[in-house]
Amino acid sequence: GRGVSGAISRDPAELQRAALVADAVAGLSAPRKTLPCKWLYDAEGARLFEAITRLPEYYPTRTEMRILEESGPDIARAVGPGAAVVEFGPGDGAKAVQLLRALRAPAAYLPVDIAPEWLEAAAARVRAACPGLPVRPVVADFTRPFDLAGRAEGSATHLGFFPGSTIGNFEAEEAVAFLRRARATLRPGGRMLLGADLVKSIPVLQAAYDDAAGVTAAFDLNLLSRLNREAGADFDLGAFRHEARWNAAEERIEMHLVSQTAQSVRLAGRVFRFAGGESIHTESSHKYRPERLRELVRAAGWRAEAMWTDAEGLFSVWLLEG
Ligand code: AVI
Repeated sequence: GRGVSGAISRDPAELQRAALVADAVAGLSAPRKTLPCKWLYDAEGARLFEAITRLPEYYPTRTEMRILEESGPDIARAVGPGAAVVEFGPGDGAKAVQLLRALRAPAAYLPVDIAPEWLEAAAARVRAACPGLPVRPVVADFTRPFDLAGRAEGSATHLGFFPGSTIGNFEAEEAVAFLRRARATLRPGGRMLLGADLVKSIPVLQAAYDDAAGVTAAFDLNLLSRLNREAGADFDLGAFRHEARWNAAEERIEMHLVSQTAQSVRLAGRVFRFAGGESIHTESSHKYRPERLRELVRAAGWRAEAMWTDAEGLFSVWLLEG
């Protein structure tokens, strides 16, 4: 926007709002309406996502924690001593604590996130749990190239940490591009611990993304509330319904907001028309077969060195090298 001086505003909140509006206009103008899933995470969305991770139906978070716990000694042996852990999107830092406690003599913890307030929460938790460990937050957008700018210990090798199957929210090309950039950031001799959700029975997936308490539905619909709040849209929240759809060809669960009637929505001075039953695709969560994940990491220049899973084979944690 323009301030009183007529200069283009560089206020980060204003730039963010402009990007949200631009993405919404582009996504809602497409023949198959879509909105980028990164916009699900405003303060309310982050709170709802935390609630999702504690739902009985949402198996990924607790299963990955259990793998880190049960295979911790094995992971520590494979990683070796003295690694500086670089976590991409640390959340509340709980998984980092689990990992850092298992590793032998970790050299430092470097959480990387675009939101300074989230970084602080993760840093505080790790400082409290791992006294004496150097903790150096890095404010950066890890979906773009960045470097660690001398934050790591001189001699330490970097261990990237990307848990939660957030990799699954990327399209395959984006996932490869992210992994390739991470490899450049972590160089030389860098490795990476990557969490990836596995292909499994459709009812289990369906329940995980459309829970009985309606928390995932609220998380999805919050995107429309956000557009009403921040983009001056007039979505009628009662006129859209959350749906979780398994896309068999792409092996991914998709979140959709389905218009319950024929209706028009105004946003940024435009009118967007919906047919009854037409949806906005708000997120994809890709599920991997081990073979497919191996190919994906190979395309990014990594090699899968080891893989750990839980007894039911729900989730996987990979050590990448190269
Ligand atoms: C953050 N990400 C890995 C979650 C997932 O499972 O794809 C986001 C989520 N969407 C609905 N529930 C959880």
